[in-house]
Amino acid sequence: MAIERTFSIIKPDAVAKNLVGAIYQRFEAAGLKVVAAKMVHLDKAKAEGFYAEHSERPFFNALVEFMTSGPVMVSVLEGENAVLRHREIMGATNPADALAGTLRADYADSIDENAVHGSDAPASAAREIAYFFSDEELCPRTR
Ligand code: RTP
Ligand code: MG
Repeated sequence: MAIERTFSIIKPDAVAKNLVGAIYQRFEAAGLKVVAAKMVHLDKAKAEGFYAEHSERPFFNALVEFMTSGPVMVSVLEGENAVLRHREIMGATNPADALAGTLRADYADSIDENAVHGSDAPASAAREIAYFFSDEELCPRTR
């Protein structure tokens, strides 16, 4: 399995609960390396663009409102099978369905405020990374 990159967001609820370090600890313990990271407060247009695929869904406005309600940590994580690995660490979208020991089981309050985002496929990872980071902001990890 080749080294892969994925895109991660620690959402406003988890940032507000001071869980940034705890969540990065899970990623690093699982062998995912941080190759870029920054805190940003999304505006409406940036959040709408990010979740454009959900624009016709009934929860879209609430999702955008939540994602703009406070700062988030956006990161690029690198490792073997990183997209799937990261999804496993996050757990199911609805924390009620998330396996014990996953981030959403441990830290999310609801399907609307569910602590983390992770790319769902390598193609979306590439698109989402480029939506937030320039190539110069990505730091190759040689060790
Ligand atoms: P994400 O994109 O945030 O990583 O979450 P996901 O892949 O697990 O879920 P997705 O289907 O992409 O949905 C994006 C976000 O929209 C909210 N959502 N609400 N009320 C609902 O039925 C519902 N469904 C989705 C969630 O906050 C989800 O993370
Ligand atoms: Mg998704």
